[in-house]
Parts: sequence; structure tokens; C-alpha cells
Amino acid sequence: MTQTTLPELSNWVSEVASHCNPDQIHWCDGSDAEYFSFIDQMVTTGDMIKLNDKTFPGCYLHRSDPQDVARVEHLTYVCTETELEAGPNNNWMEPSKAKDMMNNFFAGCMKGRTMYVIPYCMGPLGSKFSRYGVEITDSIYVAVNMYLMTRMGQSALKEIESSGSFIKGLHSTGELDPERRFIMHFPDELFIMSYGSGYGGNALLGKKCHALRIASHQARTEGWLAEHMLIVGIENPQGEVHYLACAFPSACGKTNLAMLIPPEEYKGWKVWTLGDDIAWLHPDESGQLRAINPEAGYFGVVPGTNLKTNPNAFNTITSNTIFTNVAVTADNEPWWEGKETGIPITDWLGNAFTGKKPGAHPNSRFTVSAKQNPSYSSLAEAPEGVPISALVFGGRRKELAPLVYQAKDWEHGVMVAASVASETTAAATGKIGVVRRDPMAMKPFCGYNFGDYWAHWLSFSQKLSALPKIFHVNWFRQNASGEFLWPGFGENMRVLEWIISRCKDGTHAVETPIGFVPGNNDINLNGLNIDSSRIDELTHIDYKQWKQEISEFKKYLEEFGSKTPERLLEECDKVLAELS
Ligand code: GTP
Ligand code: SPV
Ligand code: MN
Repeated sequence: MTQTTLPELSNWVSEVASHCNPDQIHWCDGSDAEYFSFIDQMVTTGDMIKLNDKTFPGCYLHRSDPQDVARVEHLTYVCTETELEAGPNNNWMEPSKAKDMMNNFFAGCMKGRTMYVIPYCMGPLGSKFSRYGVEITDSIYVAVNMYLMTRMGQSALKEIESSGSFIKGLHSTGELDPERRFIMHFPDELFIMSYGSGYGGNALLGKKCHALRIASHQARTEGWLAEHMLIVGIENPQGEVHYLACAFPSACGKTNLAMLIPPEEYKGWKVWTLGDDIAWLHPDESGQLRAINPEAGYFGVVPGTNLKTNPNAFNTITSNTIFTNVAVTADNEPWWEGKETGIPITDWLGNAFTGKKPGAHPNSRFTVSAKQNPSYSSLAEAPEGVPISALVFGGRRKELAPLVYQAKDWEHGVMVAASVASETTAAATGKIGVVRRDPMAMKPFCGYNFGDYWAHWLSFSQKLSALPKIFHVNWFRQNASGEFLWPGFGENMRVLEWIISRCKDGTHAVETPIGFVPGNNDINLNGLNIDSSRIDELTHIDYKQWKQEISEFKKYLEEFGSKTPERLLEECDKVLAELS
């Protein structure tokens, strides 16, 4: 058993053990041998099902409790001293009340179970931007997922011992009772308590809880940004690489864009993946914004992944992958809607597949090491991160939002980012397809008052010497019969090319009240069976609808009272005046 020389850590582990009363304590060393012994144990208990070893070597299926398949935003709290600090964007509970309630849940909850102690590092080991945490959990599924998603075990523990600082995360699956399920954050104490769920974002505490909610809080006081963003490098035929960081809400295309393969017409272009979900952005000494990905793996949406939509992802997940809540074929291969090969016989619940209900859960996920991705960037582990040329925001909107537009300047860009709204998806429990405001795609993840967050974003005009350009995209605009107007996926490269050209030399665009949009010859449509008039339709700005949109957005901003930066309201007024 690994022990630690850090008293703060050993004392905390002892305290938790005496409160939760586990049968055993296992300190994770992060070795491959440990990973495979955990997997073997889960296969024995039925927690994991080994998939076809010839076609999907090293792949396993885990079935969640059917009531525990997505993030639970209504049960997720930020427990700051005052409610105002958490803001109207978060659920809030008084910290001591929240802790009392959680401590009650945790009392004796690990009896008969093993308690796993998981030291982990978010970010490349040894990078000055990386941060450490220790998750204590009674879920072996969490332990194997943390192995793939973070740098965990002995190497992280060494860093924690030499730096002396780490975030504490306490997790138990409890009884998986939705009535006894809460995800609590205590940013002032760098502490997370999560009880009653075994699902990804609720249970893998390094991800949304640490790397976004707690980290955003730290980033605010320390002058950086923790964002729900992919990081991607676009290499042109001349060998120049431009790095973009893009924020889209959950299940709105980050993993797909991060792993994009350019269309055939783009000879000599390459796309490199650095991250698919979270970016930590720091200004460097010269005032350039740089990004690192705190994660080491992908916890990605399975449905819709195939050799046409996302060949890199498809090839990445044919080995050494944990599938959660997918269907299975007669050949014991994983199956999901949109896979396009194979016939399911068993659905995600383990029942016979009838075709009446989805085979895979719409929020079924793959967990896989980022190193398996054929487009994994050679700079993905660079301790100093990569320089960011553009920040791209987007949402899933049937109407209104054009394919792409560019903000006029930084302040307008912050307003555009704050105005992101998107149809809800299966990534969180609740209604699907309802448009809701999701500023910077951070509605579920910002660990403090959005008003302060927007002010923090605005302050970067002072912190950076070269400000990244800000864009908004929408891959999901539909026609009257509900078909997507834009082919999306690899073809999004065409929009990225326009974005990069705008950053470099300001290639042609049309100015509108909401920002710059491409003219109908500005997006390369070679090889696409699409008429240039489609670009007109995709970039059409309906003034009446937009006036209503911005007025509603302004009302939303005003909900944050005195916290709302005046500057954002002024930006709304400017756009409204131009729309009149
Ligand atoms: P999280 O992991 O929840 O943060 O999601 P994400 O933002 O990484 O989304 P992801 O790339 O996994 O895509 C979610 C769903 O949207 C999948 O079913 C994709 O097939 C679909 N999708 C992604 N990109 C596009 C696109 O360009 N066009 C269309 N029509 N669908 C897309
Ligand atoms: C998301 O919902 O944005 C995800 C999956 O990336 S989870 O880890 O559950 O947050
Ligand atoms: Mn996400």
C-alpha cells in the first residue's frame, strides 16, 4: 500500500476512512498492472463486460444504473460564504449546512466497500500551469476512468508531496438514490463532495468539478481562465499552425471539431487535437494567450460517431476503450445509433433490442486515452501550452444564429460569448431541445457569479497584448423541414479556414449589426454539393428576430443586478441601435 509523506493528505485520508468506514483502503499507484487488475475485478463482479477481443481489443462495456446516466445540474451546488458570490447562475447552499447534510450521507457509506485514494494531476506533469487533486472514492469504475482521463497515481502523488497543495474531492456512489444525490463545491476550501451518482461529470471529480468549477474560481483571483473549450491546431499546406480554443455547450460538437479530418479538397491541411472539453488559458509574459488541456483522455458522446462523421474518434475507440451505456451486437461488439454497421441484440439496459427504444443511451460515452487519437498533437503535453489565435463560441440553434460571425472587437466579443444560447441535450438530466442561455458554454460549470465572470473576461483586454479574435458558429441551423442546412463535421474545416484567414489578413467579410459574416463567395465550397446561395441562407441576419434576441439577452444580463458589467449592456445597446 502506498503511503504519503504529506501530513495534510494522510490526516485527511484517515479522517475520511474513520467517517466512511470502508473495509479496505487502496492507494492508487496509476500503473497499467493496477488498471488491468481493477478491470479484471469488475469483469468478475459483472460491472464490466468484455467486448469482442478481435475487433475491439481491450474494450469493455459498463452499464450505469438507469437513473444515473447524465449530469444533474439541479443537484449541483456552489457553496460560497454568500449567495451573491455563487450568483443566480448556480444553486447555492450555506457551506456548513451543505457539509452537515453531506457528512450525514457519507457516515458509514463505505462499509463493505474499498476506498480508493486517487492522487491526480490536471495538466502535463511538471507544467507550472498544472494543478493537483486527490479524489477519494468507493467506485472502482471511477478509478479506472480517472486512470484514462488524468495523470494519476505515484507520479502525481510525488508532485503533490513536493508542492504541498491539492484539491480534495470526496465521492461515494452511495445508494444511487436520486433523492440522496448532491454534487457540492466549496471553492474557499478547495473541497468537493459528491454523493449518490457514479456518472462521469458527477463522479470523475477532476473533470467538471475541479477543472472547471473550482478552477474557474482560482483563475479569477489569479488572472487566468478555466473554460469549457476544445483546443485544436490547424496546419496549412505551408506548415503554419493556428491554434483555436472553442466553447460549445455539452453535446454540441467539441470532440468532433477537435478531431476533425479536413475534406478531400484540403490537400496539405492537417488538424491536430490538443483537447476536446476543457482549456486552461493563461496570458504569458509577452501578453500572448496560451492554452493547456488539463485532461489526458476523452469522455466523449458515442452516438453519431462513425467513419464519415468522425473517423479519428471512430478509430480511437476500437481499442482500449471503456464504453458506458451502449448496446451490444450478436458478435459482442459495441453498438450505437449512427454507428452504421452491425445489428444490436441487447440495448444499453441489457434488455433485448426491439428497435422501439434507442439501443444506446443518447448520452452514452466512451472513455479513452488521448494518446490513441491519430491526430494527437505533438504539443498536447507542452508545459507552456500553445498560443491561441481565435476563440470560437457556438450553440445548437435551429434558427437565428448564422453559420459563423466575427465579433467587432474584444468587448463586443465578450458580449457575443456571453450571449451563447443553445438547445439542451442529453448530457444533463431534464428536458431536451429547449433553448436556454449558456454564456461561454459555462452555465453548468462556472464556479462563481456570472457577473464577476464577465468582468473577468473583459479585463483580458488589459492583460493581453495581442487579443485573440472572437467568433460565433452554429453548425445546427435547420430548414423548414428540419434538415440541417450545413453538412457539418469535416466540412466545418471550410468555416475554420475563413476564421483563420480573418485572423491573419482580414480576408473578405460583410459587416452587419451583429458582426462580420462571410459573403457568399467567402467560404470555399469546392467539392461540396451546395449552392453559394445556401451561404446566403446560412448567414442571413433577420433584423426583427435579432432585435428580440438582443433585447431578451439584455434582460438576462440585468438579472445579475449590480454584478452585470455596464460595458456589456452598452454593447447590447450599440447592436440594438444598429438593428433599428
Ligand atoms: P460534451 O462531451 O458533452 O461536452 O460534448 P461535445 O461538445 O464534445 O459534443 P460532440 O462532439 O460529442 O458532439 C455531440 C453530438 O453532436 C454528436 O452526436 C455528434 O454527432 C453531433 N455533432 C457534432 N458536430 C456536428 C456537426 O458539425 N453537425 C451536426 N449536425 N452534428 C454534429
Ligand atoms: C459534458 O456534459 O459537458 C461532458 C460530459 O463533457 S461530463 O463529464 O459528464 O460533464
Ligand atoms: Mn463537456
